[in-house]
Amino acid sequence: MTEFRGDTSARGRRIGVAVARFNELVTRKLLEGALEGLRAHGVADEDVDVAWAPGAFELPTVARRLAASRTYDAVICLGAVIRGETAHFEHVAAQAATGIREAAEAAGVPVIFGVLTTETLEQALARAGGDHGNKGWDAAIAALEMASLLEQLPKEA
Ligand code: INI
Repeated sequence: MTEFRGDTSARGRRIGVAVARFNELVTRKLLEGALEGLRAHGVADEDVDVAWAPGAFELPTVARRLAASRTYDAVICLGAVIRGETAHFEHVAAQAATGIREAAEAAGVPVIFGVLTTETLEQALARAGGDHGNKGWDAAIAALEMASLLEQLPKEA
C-alpha cells in the first residue's frame, strides 16, 4: 500500500492569491493571515502575487486566470460573504463555492476555498484573526499541503 500525504514544505513555492474587496474589513485580515501562514512555512514574499477582485462572485474568474497561467503551485481564494448584509447572499456564496471548485478542476492546480460564509460581521471577524482563528492562515496551509500532495500523486495518463 502506498499512502500519499501532502506536507507544508514551502521552499520555492509560488502562490497566487485572489482576494475579494467586498467586506474588505474582513478580507484584509484573511489576507494577512494567509500571508503570515505562507511566510511561517518559508514562502518568500516575492513568490506571492495578490489579485483583488470586486467581490466573492468574481473570485472564480480571477482564480481561473491565475491557475491557468501555470505560474503558481497553488491559488488561494479569500472572501467574506455575510448574510446580514445582502438579500443575494445565497447566490454569491453558492457561485463562489461552485466556481472555485470548477476552477480547481479545470486547472489541475490546487485552488483553495478560503471564503467565509457567515450570518454576521462579528462571526466573520471571529474567523479572520479573532476567537475562531484565521481562515486565511488555514487556506495557506491547505494550499501548501495540496501543492505537495499533487506533486506526489501519479500524473494524469
Ligand atoms: N460580495 C462578497 O464578497 N461578499 C458579500 O457579502 C457580498 N454581498 O453581500 O452582496 C458580495 N456581493 C458582491 C458580489 O460578490 C459581486 O462583486 C457583485 O454582485 C458584482 O458582480
